[in-house]
Amino acid sequence: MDAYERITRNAAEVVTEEEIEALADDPDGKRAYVGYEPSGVLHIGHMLTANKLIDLQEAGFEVTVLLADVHAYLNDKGSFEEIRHTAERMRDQFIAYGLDESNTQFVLGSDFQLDDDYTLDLHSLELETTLARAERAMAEITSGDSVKVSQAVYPLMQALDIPYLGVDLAVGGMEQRKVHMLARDVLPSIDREPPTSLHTPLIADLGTGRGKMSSSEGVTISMEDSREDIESKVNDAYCPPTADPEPTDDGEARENPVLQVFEYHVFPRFDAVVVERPEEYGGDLEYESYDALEADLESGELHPADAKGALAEYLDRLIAPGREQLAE
Ligand code: IYR
Repeated sequence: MDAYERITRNAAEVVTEEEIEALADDPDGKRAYVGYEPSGVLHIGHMLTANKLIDLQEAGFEVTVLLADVHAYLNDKGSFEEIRHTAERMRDQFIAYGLDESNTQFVLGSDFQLDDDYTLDLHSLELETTLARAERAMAEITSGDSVKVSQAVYPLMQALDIPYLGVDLAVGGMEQRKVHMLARDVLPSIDREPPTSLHTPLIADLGTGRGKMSSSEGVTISMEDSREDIESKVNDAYCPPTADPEPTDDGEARENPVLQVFEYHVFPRFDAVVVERPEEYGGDLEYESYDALEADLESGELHPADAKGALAEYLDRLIAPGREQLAE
């Protein structure tokens, strides 16, 4: 796999392809980052962007993980003290998950976002941006009905993080895309380059295949889960024998979250996936690519129950190091 392929595999969107191609031509010493509101324990949403960071490290990039304590505070996630404490626990979780410690830089937002220069640049961006635009950028990041001033400041700070961290590539889930588009539009007003970004897909809720999997609602997988927890969540997951399930009766789109987790979490981290089956049901199956597994699920060669058994096994392997780290 060449650098461009590794950088862009499983991405839902890159902005722009030409800019990513230029980075892929000479990735050494280039820096990519993801920012996370500290939550202490990694869950499957963090793991998806972390997989991309691991791809980028393998392609030669250096990586910054921003533990966005000030952002979490602005997004009403608790007292500043609590958030700071939680941020410390997250660092070790990322390393346990598989980020390369020797080339991952962890930065707290509050290490630079309270400096005079940053604050003045932030005020310049505030002058450039309408409230309506800031609100739109936040639509998929915040919940809650009434928009606070803090939530209008939030995306402008996220935009400003990019030049202040000196990164070449901003990575995030698709829910971050409008913030990155805002950043492309406003950063030139303070003589900064429009940033290049890469967005990972959103995975549907494991239980229903609807909407997106989130830590606040529905079923999610986290580093706190025991093997039994994982088995029972995966066992109850929505898994029709197709990658394109019919929409619900009320017209809502559905995905197959079991296949999505195989595609975005398991295959990127393992060379092959073995589905164990008793001899009388045809014996073990081995897949070297996601597409082969999907094809067998669709043809009926692979039963959803066997796919789920394998998914629980591989998810457990991904989570075990983080779970052990939490127990320390
Ligand atoms: N908005 C992110 C957190 C975040 C991301 C980046 I990239 C920043 O520079 C700052 C904050 C979230 O929703 O978790």
